[in-house]
Amino acid sequence: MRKKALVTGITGQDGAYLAELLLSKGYEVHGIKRRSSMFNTDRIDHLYQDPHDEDVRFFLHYGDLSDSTNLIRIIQQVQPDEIYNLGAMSHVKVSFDTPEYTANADGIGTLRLLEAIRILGLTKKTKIYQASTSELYGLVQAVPQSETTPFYPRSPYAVAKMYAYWITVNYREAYGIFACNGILFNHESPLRGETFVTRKITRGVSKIALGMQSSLYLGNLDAKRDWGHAKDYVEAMWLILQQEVPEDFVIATGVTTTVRDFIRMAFSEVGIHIEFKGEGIDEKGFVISCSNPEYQVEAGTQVVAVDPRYFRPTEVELLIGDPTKSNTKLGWIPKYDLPALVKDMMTSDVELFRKERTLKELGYTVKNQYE
Ligand code: NDP
Ligand code: GDR
Repeated sequence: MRKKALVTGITGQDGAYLAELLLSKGYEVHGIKRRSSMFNTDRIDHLYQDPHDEDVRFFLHYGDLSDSTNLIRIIQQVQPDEIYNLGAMSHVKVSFDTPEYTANADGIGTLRLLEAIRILGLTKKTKIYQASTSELYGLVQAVPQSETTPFYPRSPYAVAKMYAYWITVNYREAYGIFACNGILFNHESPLRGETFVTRKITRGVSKIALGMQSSLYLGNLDAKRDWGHAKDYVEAMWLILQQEVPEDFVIATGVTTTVRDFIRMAFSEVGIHIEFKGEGIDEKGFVISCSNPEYQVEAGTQVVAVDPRYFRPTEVELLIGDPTKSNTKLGWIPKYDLPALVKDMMTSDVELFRKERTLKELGYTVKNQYE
């Protein structure tokens, strides 16, 4: 019998990579997607299988983490061996604008899935992975952050995820459900949402190099993050559910870098070297040299500026994970380091904007950028 997995958030960055991974392992994969007024399946279109074909292994169901009856019906129908709860309003800054919705989807949404498992009598059959986050650590208590570091959430998103973390632990202890938290540090990829800082940078730098944008406006350049590649991190999710005993794991690289240095690395991928001058909201980035003849960016041009609109009411300044437990118990070792990640994202975005530039020249309207 092939294993069945149900993935919430399948249309997101991690959902797409995880679905690919599970299909490659022979799983039947069911995903929950939200109804949208436009197609929202770009990241998984290559996995689509015509339901009329034989031996279909990829299915999508309409649903939402705010709708219990919908979740119960889907779980009853699918009878999954594994559930990966990746669905969430995942943008920290946006959670300050939509705190109640974030609590409902990210916090209570997790409870709804756990309750569905219990109500349907699947506590011995269905394992569940909860997408927990390094945002739980928030205001620095100790570094590097491990499974035993105390939490201090700093946003409505992180507070909602804190509820989800503990309700997952509680259902494991109270009902014996194989329920685990993966406390994942930031992970990025060419599929990363356009408004997260790494993708905003790789898109902006690509457009500046190609002469399609003059400057990149960002918020806190001092923030430090432990960035890995999403492809590596979905492997860890799967490994967590293959253990003998359900446990929680930190997934991280153990290396931290400032937003400022990420910007420098992205520019140098296209042969542009920059320097920062000034402090705080007056800090700016200028081109020192451009060694790639394809890109006509002159020395002295200002290409980065700070815009306080991207500051958060409360910020998480420093994240650096301790992956010792996942390295040793799961045998999880990431294949990508930060330079390889930046290269992958830059290669993909330069290619994307080359195509977009051609379309623009042919008179097509390209998408607006809301960042
Ligand atoms: P994305 O924002 O790319 O994807 C989020 C997914 O959740 C999308 O498929 C989205 O659907 C779906 N979703 C949003 N709201 C609902 C809802 N109410 N009901 C059902 N589905 C919903 O996030 P990532 O792929 O980057 O992250 C996956 C998970 O991991 C998230 O829970 C995130 O909080 C968590 N996480 C992410 C980390 C990272 O660095 N990427 C680190 C640690 C944790 P739609 O496409 O329709 O918007
Ligand atoms: P984060 O990711 O908040 O860590 O949450 P994000 O990329 O949004 O921010 C990282 C850091 O960069 C700073 N920053 C900016 N951020 C954005 N988005 N836009 C900017 O212009 C900008 N300028 C500076 C931020 O202030 C912050 O310090 C991500 C999400 O994927 C969560 O769902 C996940 O749980 C955590 O990672 C781990």
